[in-house]
Amino acid sequence: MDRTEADQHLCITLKTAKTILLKYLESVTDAPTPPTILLRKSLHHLTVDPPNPPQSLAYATALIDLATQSLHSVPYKDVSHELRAAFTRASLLQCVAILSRGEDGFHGEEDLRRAVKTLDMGLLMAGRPIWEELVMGLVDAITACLDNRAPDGAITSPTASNPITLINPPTIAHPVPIATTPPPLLTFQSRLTSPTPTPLLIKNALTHWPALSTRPWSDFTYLRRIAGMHRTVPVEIGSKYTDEKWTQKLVSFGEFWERWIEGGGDEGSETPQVAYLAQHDLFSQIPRLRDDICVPDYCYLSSDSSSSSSDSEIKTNAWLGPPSTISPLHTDPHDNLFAQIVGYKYIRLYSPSQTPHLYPISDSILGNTSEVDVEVVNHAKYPDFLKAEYVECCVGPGDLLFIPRGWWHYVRGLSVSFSVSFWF
Ligand SMILES: O=C(O)CCC(=O)C(=O)O
Repeated sequence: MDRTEADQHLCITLKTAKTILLKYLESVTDAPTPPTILLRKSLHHLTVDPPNPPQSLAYATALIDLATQSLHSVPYKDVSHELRAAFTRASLLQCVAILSRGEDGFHGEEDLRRAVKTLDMGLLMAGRPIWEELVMGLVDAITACLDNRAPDGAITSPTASNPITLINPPTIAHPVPIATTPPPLLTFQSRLTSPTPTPLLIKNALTHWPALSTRPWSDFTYLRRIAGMHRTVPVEIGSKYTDEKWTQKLVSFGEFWERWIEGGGDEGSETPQVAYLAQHDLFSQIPRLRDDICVPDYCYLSSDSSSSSSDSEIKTNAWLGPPSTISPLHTDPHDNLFAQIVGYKYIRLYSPSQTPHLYPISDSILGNTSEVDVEVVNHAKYPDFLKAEYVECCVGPGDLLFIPRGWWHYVRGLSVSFSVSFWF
């Protein structure tokens, strides 16, 4: 799409967004509330003759602030559908207001970046949105304009030659049992329903996924294009979440890629950093990535043989990082099918029966995490840790590792790596 075509397409999409917001307002028959008053005022300033985009943006920003306050006033798991929907409407409105400042349908690069960030904040705060098609259509339309302003989506570094270099792969002394081909569903069901389910490394389980065949994510040029360099993503900074200096940050996917995946986290500096796009539902935010993966059939089985998991109960998370990311030894309350798409990771697993030797942190928030640094154990401080029995493996492209719920797991990146976990 050339520049004019991209801008024209964006103008049409913005018009559709305005119409949908207006229709929504018409459908509201309840007594006016602060959010609907702000929405009405913001839209009014966009639709009067002459329009007043700065005033519209001021009301839209006030609406975002209000929606943010409401979202933060309850624990995330208790946020209602209506509150999420209100946040999506607010971010959509803010995006429309930002882009209404463009003259003659031409949008400045700064405004385009701000607008896509606004939509991403909506997606990050509210999750999979109402009006998904419209929101994603708008993201695509803005991204197309940005790509036209800065050819190749602002990719400034040379095309990656897929540096899948293994860093310090450990020797495997206690291997996880391996299935060289995916077991039949019934066989897997027996493992799941056993009183003491055990891990299984399934080789060649993902070869049919587009991400490993027709649209390989190991082709970083493709991955960067599909993910979109201008998208905002949450990353963890610091070698592991138990470190004091560990923090979280929102950055553009482009910055994450260039600085931490390709750039080695400011390698030249005195304190090179590790950044990890970890445990993030990237697939709700960027559905085009979801089209390249498949939910493993095993996820629809359940450890309770009389029921099965539905799509909404399966939580999909992306884990994308440079070599040396570390997820400290911890447990999760879900069964997990851990799919390795790009690169390699070392994974160590301890059964729940080993908990007495694992020194869980005595803190209600991190109580599912061990105090012990698995590969550099302070034996004087944690003498019992040596007694704990474990299994271990290195996962590589196409591997699917079953981690039963409650099993402790420690994960270290051995190269640039992209994994997807399915909690079910
Ligand atoms: O890949 C990682 O770093 C951690 C994965 C993990 O903890 C999980 O899938 O539950």
